[in-house]
Amino acid sequence: MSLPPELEKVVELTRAHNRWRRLECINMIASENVMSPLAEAAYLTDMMHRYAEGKPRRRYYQGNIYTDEVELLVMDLMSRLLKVKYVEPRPVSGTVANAVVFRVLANPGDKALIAPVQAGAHVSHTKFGTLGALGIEHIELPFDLDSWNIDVDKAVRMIEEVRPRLVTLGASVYLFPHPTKEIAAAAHSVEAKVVHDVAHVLGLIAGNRWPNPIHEGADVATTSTHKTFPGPQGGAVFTDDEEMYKQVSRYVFPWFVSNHHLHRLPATAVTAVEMMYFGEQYADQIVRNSKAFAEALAEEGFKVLAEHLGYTQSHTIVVDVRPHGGGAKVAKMLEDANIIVNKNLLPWDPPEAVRDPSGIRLGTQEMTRFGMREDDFRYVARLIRELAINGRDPREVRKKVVEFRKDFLEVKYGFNIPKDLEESPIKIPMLL
Ligand code: DSN
Repeated sequence: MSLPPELEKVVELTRAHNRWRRLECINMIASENVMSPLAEAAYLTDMMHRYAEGKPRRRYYQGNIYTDEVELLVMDLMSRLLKVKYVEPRPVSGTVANAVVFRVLANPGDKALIAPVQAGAHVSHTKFGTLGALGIEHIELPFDLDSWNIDVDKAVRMIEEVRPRLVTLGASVYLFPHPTKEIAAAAHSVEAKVVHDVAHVLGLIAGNRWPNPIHEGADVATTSTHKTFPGPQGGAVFTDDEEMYKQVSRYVFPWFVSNHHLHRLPATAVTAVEMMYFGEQYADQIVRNSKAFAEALAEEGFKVLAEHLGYTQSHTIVVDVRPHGGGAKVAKMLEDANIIVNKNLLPWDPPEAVRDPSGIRLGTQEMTRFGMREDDFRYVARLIRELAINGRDPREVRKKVVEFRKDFLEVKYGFNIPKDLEESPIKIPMLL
């Protein structure tokens, strides 16, 4: 039986997306990644249909004999991977993880100090997002463009003067580690808590290429599970502080999560194990690729930020593209050639410039997972130059991208589905 036309349309759109993004694009959105075949198979399970409010073995619903065990396994695996005592995996996103922690630590009307928006703070840290929705006042920490980081001396003075309830560190444009130790010492002297959002760099922390803020004095860390940590879309909170963990666990349900999207759990567990096996190798290659890519873009004629600091220590690179028409124009031009990036505010942009900011942000984590190495990123830098500097027709460059991508279709640093499981009668195929 053929499908009704409405369903044909749905299938056609889904297939078109899958083919385009999985087979024909070079994806450089810094907040995305892909799961391994085994993690994808573990994601597409019956658990996606089930409910499990509450904590494992103390649920409000029956039917969770196995999901309870998987959730406990995720908590154990992630604790071991991150070398922390407590992990709460139920927030369904990084933003929900931030919401529960902010609300546990502060009441409406309280003050929070945050990394500046134009220096890359996530929208949920700000008055425009979750923090604002909770009625918590946002005050920006001073930022020093020379060190591309929070100005420690001024920040310490500000913490002592403002005496906030919490200080957030971490960012969505996260090139260099924030000074957790110094900020934590100042915060603790006025009884404030430090929340470090590591969503972008979780995989680098797991691979020992980025400091774990909990080991540097942060009280609690929030994260998503799908950026440099290449798991399913989701969130988590982790800490060494038992009281903090109890508070977060007590309120994540029922305050911000009812059901916590159970199919994330086995896929997160698979990814945690993959990071135990391949995390160091993967994180190391991400950082090498970022540096090689940034250098190559600079050699091709682009103004890559933080040159004097070696451009980046993470998966992220930021380029000032004002000479080439601005962030909106360049991001669209690249999309027309199947190179996917996002336009991004730079530190000197006013917040209103969000629709046409000065920069673009590029992340190396996903294409590294598909096996790209330094020379491959140098080739991509040349393609970007052909487009944005030489004015080459994007349709011409797109042909080269599609051809080039054929060498990078297999996910590395992860596990495949064992042959005997491939025979499963309820395997759900990706529509391609
Ligand atoms: N908005 C995402 C990013 O791109 O960094 C994080 O949620």
